[in-house]
Amino acid sequence: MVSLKNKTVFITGASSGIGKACAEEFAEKRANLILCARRKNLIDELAEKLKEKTKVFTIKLDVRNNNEVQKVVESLPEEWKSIDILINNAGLGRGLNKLYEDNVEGWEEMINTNIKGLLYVTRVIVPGMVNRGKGHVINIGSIAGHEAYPGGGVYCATKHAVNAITKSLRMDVLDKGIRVSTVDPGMVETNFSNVRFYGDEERAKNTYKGLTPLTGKDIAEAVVFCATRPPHANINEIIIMPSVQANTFVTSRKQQNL
Ligand code: NDP
Ligand code: 8X3
Repeated sequence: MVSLKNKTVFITGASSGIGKACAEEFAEKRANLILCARRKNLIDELAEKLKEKTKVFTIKLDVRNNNEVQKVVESLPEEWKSIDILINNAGLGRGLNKLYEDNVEGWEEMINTNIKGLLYVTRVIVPGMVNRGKGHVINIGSIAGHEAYPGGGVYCATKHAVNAITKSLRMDVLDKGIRVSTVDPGMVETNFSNVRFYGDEERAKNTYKGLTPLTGKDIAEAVVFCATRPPHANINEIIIMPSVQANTFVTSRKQQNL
């Protein structure tokens, strides 16, 4: 296992769920953290907690805004400029409606965040990795990048796009000392369903009813696994689901003590 001590890790969407759990797991490994999200108060609170373990720098960032992305990355203080690991995690789903009845604003949000935001951040951070001849990009995809389900047309399309971008980028940087991985979860209980259902907490809770979902920590541990392989080994893809989920359709809702 390769040490993460003093490596610089840039995490998007670190204010909640999987991104927050990644911050916590990488802090345990003494990596230095750049945490980004729109809700700066939440990442500042997290930073306060993690500062006992490691150095943390927080940035208010909306990944949908390319100018903002460029500005914040280019104006990083000198000691934070050499990013070793980029975790492209910021993302969301909106609704589960039939495509022909769905609202276009939700599509724009998903496409602008999950695809364009990931691209903007990648475009501005990877050149530094190329110049230094080392780096690791770890994308948070989804099983929705491998399957499609009713009412998920646009969300699934964005995660299929992440899958394609991951594969293509891996080829683009193959001779540059840079690794590219994707961690693709099934059901993880985070704020994701709350956001997807526009704050309908009952509906969000029902998503996980009768089963034990994954936690943000489960995903963060998989991300750390990718990041700690020796330099000659790359984890291309990890697909991880609750033990009672077979795919986006088939789950066993009988509670089990696993
Ligand atoms: P959460 O809602 O808990 O977290 C989403 C994070 O993304 C928040 O920190 C949020 O921060 C950030 N974010 C959203 N939009 C933007 C934006 N425009 N700019 C910057 N940050 C943004 O959900 P999860 O932790 O579950 O989601 C994280 C990733 O995991 C997403 O890409 C999601 O698609 C993926 N995923 C989730 C699964 C699940 O079942 N939960 C399964 C498979 C994949 P803020 O609002 O403060 O900006
Ligand atoms: C989130 C998991 O199955 O709702 O990416 O698409 S799913």
